[in-house]
Order: sequence, then C-alpha cells, then structure tokens
Amino acid sequence: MTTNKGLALVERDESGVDLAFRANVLDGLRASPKAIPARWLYDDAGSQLFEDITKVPEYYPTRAETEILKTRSGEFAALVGPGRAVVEFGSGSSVKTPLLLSAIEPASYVPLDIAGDFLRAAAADLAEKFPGLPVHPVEADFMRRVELPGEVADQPKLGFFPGSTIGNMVARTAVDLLRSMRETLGTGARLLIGMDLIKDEEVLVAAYDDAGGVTAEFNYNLVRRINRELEGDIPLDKLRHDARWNDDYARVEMHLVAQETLAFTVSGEAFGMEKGETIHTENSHKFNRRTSNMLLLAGGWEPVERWTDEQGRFSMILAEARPPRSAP
Ligand code: AVI
Repeated sequence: MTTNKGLALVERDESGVDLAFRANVLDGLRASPKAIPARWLYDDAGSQLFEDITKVPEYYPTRAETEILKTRSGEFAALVGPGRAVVEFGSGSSVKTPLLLSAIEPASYVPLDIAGDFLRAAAADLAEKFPGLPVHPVEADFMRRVELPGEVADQPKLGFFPGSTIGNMVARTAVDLLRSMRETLGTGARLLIGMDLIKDEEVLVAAYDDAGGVTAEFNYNLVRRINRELEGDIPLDKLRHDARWNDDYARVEMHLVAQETLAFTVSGEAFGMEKGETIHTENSHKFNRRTSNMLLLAGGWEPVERWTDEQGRFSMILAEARPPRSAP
C-alpha cells in the first residue's frame, strides 16, 4: 500500500506500518554497533522537539547563523547581486529565509522539500511576506538532481542550505548531496551554506545535552516512536541519552546507552543489549576552514567567501559551481 502522507510517498503494509522505518530500525538493531538513521527522529513530535532545541540556551547554532544573516546580508547581497532564483534545500525557516530574501532582491524563490504539506505551508507563508515575489515550491527528494520549474530556467541561481544540516551526513553522503545540488543548479550557480564550527568540547557536548533535557527528549522520542509504530517494548527508562564528541570524525554523536542488560522485541523480533552498549542515533559533524573547503570542493563547489558570527561559533560559506577543470 502506498499512501501520500504529507505528499512524501510512504510505503506501508496492511496495518499501516511505514516499511522503510521498520526496515531501517530492524537492520539498525541487528547491526553491531547498533545505529538507526537520524531521519527517523523527525516525526511530528520530533520536529516540534527540534524547534524547541533551537531555543534552549546551550544550542547556539540557530542563533549564531541568524546573527550572520542579520549582520552580514549586505555583504552577501553585494557578491551575489539581484535577480537570482533562490533555491532552498528544505522547506525554509520562518526566520532565516526572509532575512536572505529581503537582503538580495531575488527574482523568484523555489523551496524544495520531500514533505509536501510542510512545503506548501512554508511557501504560502513566504508568498504572504513577499507579495511581489514569484514562489514555486517543488516537491522532491533533493538528494537527487531536481528538475527546476521552467519559469526560473533563465534566472541565475542561488542555492540556500542553512542550519548545518550538511553536518548530519557522513562525508560520502554530504559529497553526493553537494554534487546533486550542483546538477540541480547548474554551472555558474552560487550556494550559501551553513556549517557549524569545531570548538571547545564542553560547549559542543552541552549543545547536544542541554540541562533542561530537551535534546534528551528528542532522542527518547525515537524510542517512543519505535514502541508505538513497530509494537516495540524497549524499556525507555533503562536507556540514557548521551552526547559525545568523536574527535577522529569531528562530530558530536547522540547515543542511547543501556543502563543494564536489556532484552526487548520490536516487530516480533528479539533483541538484547549489554549494560553500556549503545544505539547510535545521530551524527552532527563540525568543520574548520580547511575541512569545509575540502568538503565543498569534493562536491564541485569553489568557496568564494565565508562569514562567522561575532563569537566565531558558526560559519556561512558562499561557494560557486565553476566549470570543471582538471589542471591544477
Ligand atoms: C538539524 N540538525 C542540523 C541539528 C544538529 O545540530 O545537528 C539536529 C540536532 N540534533 C540534536 N540537536 C540538534
């Protein structure tokens, strides 16, 4: 059975179980070490919890990036020029997108998202804020090349990918995405991308383990979702949220750590965890000037300019899809 929830096509069995969710969770629990893809953190409750995270005192990235967009927009505007189709990878945020659009005199705005209802709501909201601006939402999986609407074919493009969402991907996936963005936007396009920076471990870990416990709830929500949607009996009270810095990979990892030996079932399959064993639920990679340049270049984007917030916590990078060249 294929349903159209939020217009993202979801394949379900007769009892309504999301088949991709079940396959990813069962594969992830069978694996060693156990790991479940972070995309499943974002059901309705998880998306709301992420919104709440952006407001906790320890989680600086959203405030730092907004500060850059507020204070440096004149500089982006001068480099990018007016008359571009702004193509946003994701439905757009009610704060960041208007800051960019008001700065650069765009010709049009094209939000791309796989979740159709979020996309249409965000597009309608934007159209109301910018009455003269043509808005062309496209429902698509932007991990692959996307056919842009004919109306923007002749306009120069500016891709927008804020939030350091690229940091939630392992390097190989991030490079695949950057290459798809290049194919979607074409040679000559620009990309404005947010990338969070490496900093003191205590600051990073606190951002993913806030004292108020909002990030812990975000992580626990995945277990609640598994128990509800996949007839699981994972004892949530025996798992503890853990955020840890992995220095080799320059990333904060979220885990759920077993507090004692556990036995549980999910979708009728039995699983066990030793005391101290974890389920790895998210990576959030952090960058410096060199690693962000390297990642962008590997994906076909030449860095042009970069900005950080006053405290140097977060970066926004403007890059360009230059024609390919093989010579040094
Ligand atoms: C969406 N993404 C960029 C967030 C991050 O910072 O990696 C998700 C998040 N996970 C825990 N806190 C925030």
